[in-house]
Formats: sequence, structure tokens, C-alpha cells
Amino acid sequence: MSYKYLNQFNPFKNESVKVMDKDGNIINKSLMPEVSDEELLEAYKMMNKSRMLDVYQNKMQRQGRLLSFLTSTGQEACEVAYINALDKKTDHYAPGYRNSAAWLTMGQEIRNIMLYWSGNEAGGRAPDGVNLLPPNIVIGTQFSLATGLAFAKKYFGENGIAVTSTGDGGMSEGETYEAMNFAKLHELPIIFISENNKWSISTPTHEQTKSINMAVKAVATAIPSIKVDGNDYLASFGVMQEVVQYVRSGGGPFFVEFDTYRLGAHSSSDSPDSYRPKGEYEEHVPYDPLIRVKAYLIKKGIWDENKQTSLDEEQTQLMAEEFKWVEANKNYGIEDIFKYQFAELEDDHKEQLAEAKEFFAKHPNSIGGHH
Ligand SMILES: Cc1ncc(C[n+]2csc(CCOP(=O)(O)OP(=O)(O)O)c2C)c(N)n1
Ligand SMILES: [Mg+2]
Repeated sequence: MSYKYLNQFNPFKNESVKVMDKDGNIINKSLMPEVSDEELLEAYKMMNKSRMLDVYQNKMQRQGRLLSFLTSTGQEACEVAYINALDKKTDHYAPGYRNSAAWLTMGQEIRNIMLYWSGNEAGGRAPDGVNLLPPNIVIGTQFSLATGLAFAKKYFGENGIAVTSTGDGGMSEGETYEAMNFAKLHELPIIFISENNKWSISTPTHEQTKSINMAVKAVATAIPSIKVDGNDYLASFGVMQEVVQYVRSGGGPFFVEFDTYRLGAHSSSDSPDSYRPKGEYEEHVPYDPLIRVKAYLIKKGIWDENKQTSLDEEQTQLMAEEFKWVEANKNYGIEDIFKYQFAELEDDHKEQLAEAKEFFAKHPNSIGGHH
């Protein structure tokens, strides 16, 4: 099979796939993927939806109406692209925690995401028929879970593939290597992704690994890899389409590094101003993936500022409606915190449950409610 991207970019030379420049001009015509203007517009609207979700949740969190949450701001292009390249009926996605753009693209509901960040675990569950696992907060676990899914798919002779993603920090975690090693040993149908956003909370990438990039880390497991400009939707989508084809046709695992940048804080409880070098954020703002696709669509004559304003308003309105539902439905019975771990509660759990009931009976409006 001849490839446009695979085998053409050497991770050891730190080569990276790019199609568009930061102003939305196509700089590598031969690398342009097959995507219609309509499909690109849909992808852009999804990226924008994720951004509006982040903006809205941030406001709610600052008002004390949402617990801590993590944004995809700056990373929307690769997240929407890698999900759009899948067959959502047969493929499964095991995410981390900073993946709301990918969750939305899979078909997760806005209210579930908001519910999850309100402290209600039920929000981690995807609607029936959506092959999305709950967020994984413990770094690395999603690589093992996806490997298990891929193993099952191969074992049962199904056509689907598994996809999973972690950050740059996640690539320094033992579990990610273990999962990749096992997946390659069994030639499983799986795509491992690292969204390299240059930070692991307050640790810059260069302080947690000496590797020149994340893509080379796959090489020791014999998994082929590629590095892509993750802020370039067209490059990300094109590469993913080929990678999906490679894996689905029995090639075994593949690893993709998306070169991106965390434009926001690590979480809503963190202030990057205390550790991010002065000027770094400003340097990255022009590379915002939304600006790039928007500029491209405007040049094509299918987008303009009026349409943007209406879209922002419409999506923000949607967030407000969903959040209204969440505020009315977020609380759950205290028993829910205890009842899923053991068939029968242990004595100390019974004591804790009684104590919690007493506390909330006395303080029904305590901050966080039944979180
Ligand atoms: C196994 C494990 N160790 C430590 C943590 C604490 N922790 C939460 S986020 C984070 C940084 C992860 O950085 P990265 O993988 O680059 O993902 P990003 O947040 O940048 O998307 C750490 C160390 C954790 N959640 N799980
Ligand atoms: Mg990171």
C-alpha cells in the first residue's frame, strides 16, 4: 500500500506533518486529505462547541457552581480530527481527562460532561451506542483499558479498532509503555495517541523527558509512529485516516504524537502564571487551531464573522440549557458513594455512611452538596 504520510516522516529527525500554516493557507498541497468543505465546516463547529463548553464551564466554576474541571482549549483540532477518522459504530475510544473535544465528537452529551465535573460519576457514562469509556484520571490506565478492548476485538474477530490518548507527561508513566509493549506483541488493532501540549501541570516537557519527542518512545516497542502538527486540523485528520486504515487492515498498533499547546490552565484549580515563562502563552495564541480553520473557511467564502457570532450565541445558549438541567439533577443519594464497591458494606463504611447522612441532614446546603 502506498501512503501519503506514513513512512514519510521520520520521528528521529523530529519531522512533523503540516498542511496549513497559522493563517489558514495550504502550504503542502500534496498532503491535503480528502475532506469536503462541508465536512470541514462541521469539524470547525465541533471545535467551536468544545471551546464554548470550556468558556461556559469556566464561568460556572468561578461562580462556585461547578467543581474543578479540565479544558481542551488549544487542543481541539487534533481531538476532533482523531475521532472523525474513526468508524464510531465499530471503534472504541478510551480517553484521559483533558479530552472534552474528543468526547463531544464521539457523541457524549454536554450535560454528561458538566455532570461529571459537578462531581457526579454518572456523567462519565456515554449514551447507549456511543463507544466511549469514562474519563480516566489516573494517568496511563486508558492505555491498558484500550489494549484490553483491542485484544477482545481481535480475539472475537471483530473489525473495530481501539483508540486511546494521553498527554506528554503520560508518556513518562510505566503503564503506557507496558500497554504498548503488550499491544505490539499481540499485533492488536489499536492507535496510541499522545497530545503533547508542552506541560504536565507545572512541569515543562523538557523537564520530564530527554526524548526529542513522544513519537520516538514507541520505537522501542516496535510500534511505528508519526508526529503531526496537532493544531492543524487537516494534517491531523489526514494522518489519522491513514493510520486507521493501516490498523484496521491488520497492520498492528500505531502511535501518533500530536504537537499542540495547552492554552489554558492545567485545571480550574491552577494558575499557570506562577510557572509559565512570561510571553510563552502570547507566543502560542496565533497558533490557536480554531483561528486557522476559521481563516481557511473564510477564504473559501463559506464562513464570516456574522456566522461566527450566531454560532457562538447558539452554542452558548445550548450550554446554558444543559447546565440548567445539570443543576437540577446533579445531586445523588449518599448511598451511591458507598454501594458500588462491595456487595455488603464493611462496618467502617456503615459508620461513615451514618456520619455522612447526619452531616448532610444538618447542613443541607453545604458547598458541593452530595459530592
Ligand atoms: C498515575 C498518576 N500519577 C499522577 C497523577 C497526577 N497528575 C494529574 S495530571 C498530571 C500531569 C499530566 O500531564 P500530561 O500527561 O502531559 O497531560 P495534560 O494534563 O498536559 O493533558 C499529573 C501528574 C495522576 N492523575 N495519575
Ligand atoms: Mg501535557
